Amino acid sequence: PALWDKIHHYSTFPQTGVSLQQMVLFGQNPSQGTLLKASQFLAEELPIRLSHRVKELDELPDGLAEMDGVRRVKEWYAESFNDLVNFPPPKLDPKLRDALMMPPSENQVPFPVATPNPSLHPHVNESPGGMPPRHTSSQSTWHGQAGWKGYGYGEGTGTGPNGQGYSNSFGEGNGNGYGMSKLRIPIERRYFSPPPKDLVYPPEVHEYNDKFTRMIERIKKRHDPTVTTVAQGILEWKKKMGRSDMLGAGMQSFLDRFYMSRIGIRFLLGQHIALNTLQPHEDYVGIICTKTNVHDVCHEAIENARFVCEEHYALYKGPPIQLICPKNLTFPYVPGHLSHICFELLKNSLRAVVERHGVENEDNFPPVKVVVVEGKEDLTIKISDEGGGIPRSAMPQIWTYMYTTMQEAQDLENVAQNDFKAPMAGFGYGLPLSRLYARFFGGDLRLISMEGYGTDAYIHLNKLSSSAEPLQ
Ligand code: W6P
Repeated sequence: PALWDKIHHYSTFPQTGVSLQQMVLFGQNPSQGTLLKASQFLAEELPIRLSHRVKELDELPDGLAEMDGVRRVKEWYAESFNDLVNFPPPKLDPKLRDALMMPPSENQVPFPVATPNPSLHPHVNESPGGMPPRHTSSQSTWHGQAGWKGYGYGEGTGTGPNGQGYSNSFGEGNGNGYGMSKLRIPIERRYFSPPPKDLVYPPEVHEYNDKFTRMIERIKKRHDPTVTTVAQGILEWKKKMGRSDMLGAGMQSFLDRFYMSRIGIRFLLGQHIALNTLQPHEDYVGIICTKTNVHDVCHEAIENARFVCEEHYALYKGPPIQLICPKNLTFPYVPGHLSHICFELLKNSLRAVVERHGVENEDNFPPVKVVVVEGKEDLTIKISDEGGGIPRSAMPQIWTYMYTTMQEAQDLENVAQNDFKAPMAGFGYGLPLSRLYARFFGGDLRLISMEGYGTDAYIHLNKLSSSAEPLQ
């Protein structure tokens, strides 16, 4: 129907990745105008991202798309897409709108600025001065007003997913035969630089930001159960197909893409909600802590991992964990992402140590060692255990989503049915998801194992975080 056509249309536009650095520079001391621009960016970017996911979920092979869990998740994506594209744009005074570099709202056209994907619209790029790749957002637009005026508005072509570009003093239609006028300002330039400081905002701006944020909160909540619901769908499919083996490489890369996209979307949602609802804090921009203290995050993850380990194995004391980390080492990051990764890896190490040495040797567990070092580019956290290691042949399985034993599959069903269990065992998604979190801001996660001795996990984090999200 109409919704499906719209989803299809939006899915022909490429997603725009953002970097941590962009988010920090943009969201510092946000004015109502900054928050409005942030809303406008999401109003355009989220439907594009959601439409890509709906299409991918719909095109899953071998009847997987028809599994109940997969269908439900797809419906959530379509529902959120629908909420976003039908959200009424703000009615702004043309002067204010132009100062904010925003499209007019009269014609109910959301914000037609996305660049058509050249591979899907080969004829669109024929005009002179092709659009620079959207992910290479120039940092020069990030430093205050310097890049604001006199920018090269005349380059590139672009139009929105709704097929109605707008023309204003910034650009004009280029008549490339696509049947719509072209907006010449790439999305990054329109939304990622803070507005001029002296603007005065009418009350409608605040009202719009408020309503939009409430919708974003609803959407974020709607998608909370996505990971377990997709996992249920896959489990259901495996039962039907009578398979208990690993998923194929195609499925693996679909899930990597899908969950990476989810991390990105939820980062944008969480950031927006935080900017709009939390009191300003000098070390935070939204959910980004500009001075994330690695020692503190590791220390907390250690306490939590030991606690669940002790609960799970009914130990008086779990294996000791030594932390070697400068106490004052800080960098900009989302603390929640870092603690998630550390907690997950520490649990694996503790489990390996306890199972290798036996609960009866509680007093003689070899310690797990956490070493944090800051280099020029990277900040690396190494977590070493003497848990006996992993055979090299089993390494590929470590990163798969369905490397679950039947017991764990049962646990997964329990988790999905809200039957809470100590999270020690996890359900086979911990490591691949942790690697996605590490990669999200340009880092990585690697495991090196000495079979018969133990495992070293390396969390590499990009200190600068100037690279955009890895989309597609
Ligand atoms: C193991 C297996 C594993 C996975 C991830 C992190 C640490 C460890 N240790 O034995």
